[in-house]
Amino acid sequence: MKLLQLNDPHLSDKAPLRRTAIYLEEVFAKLYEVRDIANSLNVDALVIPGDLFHQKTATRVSYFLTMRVLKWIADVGKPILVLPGNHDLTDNNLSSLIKQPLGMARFMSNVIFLGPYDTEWKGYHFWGVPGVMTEFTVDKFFTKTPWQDTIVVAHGPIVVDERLYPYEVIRAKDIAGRAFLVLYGHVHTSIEPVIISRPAPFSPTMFVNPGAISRGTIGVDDLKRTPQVAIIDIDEEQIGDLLDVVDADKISMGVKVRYVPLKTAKPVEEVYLLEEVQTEKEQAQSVDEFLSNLVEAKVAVVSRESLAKAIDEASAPQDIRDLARVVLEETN
Ligand SMILES: [Mn+2]
Repeated sequence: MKLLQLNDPHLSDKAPLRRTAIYLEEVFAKLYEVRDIANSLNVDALVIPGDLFHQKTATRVSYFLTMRVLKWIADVGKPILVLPGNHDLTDNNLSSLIKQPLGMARFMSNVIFLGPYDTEWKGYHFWGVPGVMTEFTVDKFFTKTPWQDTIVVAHGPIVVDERLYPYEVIRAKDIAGRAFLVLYGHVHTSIEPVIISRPAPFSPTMFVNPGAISRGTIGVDDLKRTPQVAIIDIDEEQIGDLLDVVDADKISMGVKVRYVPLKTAKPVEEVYLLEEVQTEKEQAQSVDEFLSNLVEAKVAVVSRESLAKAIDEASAPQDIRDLARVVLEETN
């Protein structure tokens, strides 16, 4: 089986802050390039681990944009396995999907929605971790399907390193071992495909994140990285043979991953308002400090609304509070 993984398109009628007006057209150009790659490499399906749309509120997405996305889905033709990301939902709530622009994709015959349940497709069991689910544990969701047939598609904040983060994350090592493959997004910076093992009786798990195909507002990384997609080649027989082998080199013979850079991605001068990016870099540090103070203050952050309220009440200069609110709205 061959999959194409396409992360975080963040489609939006309005260009994100500090992006030039070509934003939407650039993302669609990349989406059509992805379709062409899918056809030329003859993949079986596309996998989108969330944030197809950028605006979390349905009324902020035009009918025109929603219809254009449905048209792209039809033009792709191949099966598309879609997981809702936090930007595809209102308040990170999966039950909002039915009324969201992404929810309209259920009328397309080639779309298969993934979620915290077992989706069987082509002999594999796909489990989805939608939105930002830091309470996610492997035991909650998928203890029943066999490792060699199980693929997790996740949006939530998975990290493969050991660093400390000022927000809750899902550690790769905590969820490794139940599935041979974890395809994830949300974090817009790519990682090299990495195999992470837990001690027996668990088997190793390969984690893949090619990075967002869109370049949004926040990350300084966005200036350096090339938008790309992942081609994942799964050799069913080799995987089956490797059940008891806990050897990174050997499992990589069963799953081959390569990243394909997108040629339609424009140079940074054309996509960013670079003068504003410079100002942002200078302000970023104080915003970081401000936000981590909020976290340390143990504000009961249960929703965007309560965080927005906490920002309003915080004792920081007005311009920092304004920027923090923008960050809250734009951040992934
Ligand atoms: Mn996201």
